[in-house]
Amino acid sequence: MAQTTAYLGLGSNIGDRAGNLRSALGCLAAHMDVTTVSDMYETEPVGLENQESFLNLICCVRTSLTPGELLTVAKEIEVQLGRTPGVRNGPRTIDIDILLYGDLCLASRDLVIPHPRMTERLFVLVPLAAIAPDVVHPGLHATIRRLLEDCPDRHWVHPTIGGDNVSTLR
Ligand code: PH2
Ligand code: MG
Ligand code: MG
Repeated sequence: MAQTTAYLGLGSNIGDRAGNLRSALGCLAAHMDVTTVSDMYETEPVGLENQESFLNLICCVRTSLTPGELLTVAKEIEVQLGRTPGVRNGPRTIDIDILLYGDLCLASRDLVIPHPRMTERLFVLVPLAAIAPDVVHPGLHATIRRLLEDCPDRHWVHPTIGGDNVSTLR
């Protein structure tokens, strides 16, 4: 069956954040081929300030799921790992967002691809540029490397080692 390369953004800022990200990757791998996983990055919360910092990563997958099916799988894994409904941009055990799905541009009621805020967020562009700098955003016709260079976001994003912040090890 035809497969599509997609990029997913994962984030967690409740509980065992690195464990939550690893569990989510394991769950995703039961449904699709997870081909590349970025490092984890400790990141400043965007959109709602008074909450714990996040761990974020990006993974590249090969999938025969449709975008709608991929969204359903992502939402099921979020619930399975203990995510409960909360405020917009607020704390979450695990968040799995579809960033890119091949060259597809799609805007339906419950799913917009490419992710409409990915170009404004260093916590997405830094790990994405680390694994896919030459991938082209199908709506903007710009590489991820270029989108990162042009990104005005100034929230901090720090690489980590095994889920521990590098700066806390120094
Ligand atoms: N996700 C959000 C809102 N703000 N901030 C960081 N640093 N990382 C996230 O994953 C994140 C966020 C909405 O999904
Ligand atoms: Mg999100
Ligand atoms: Mg989400």
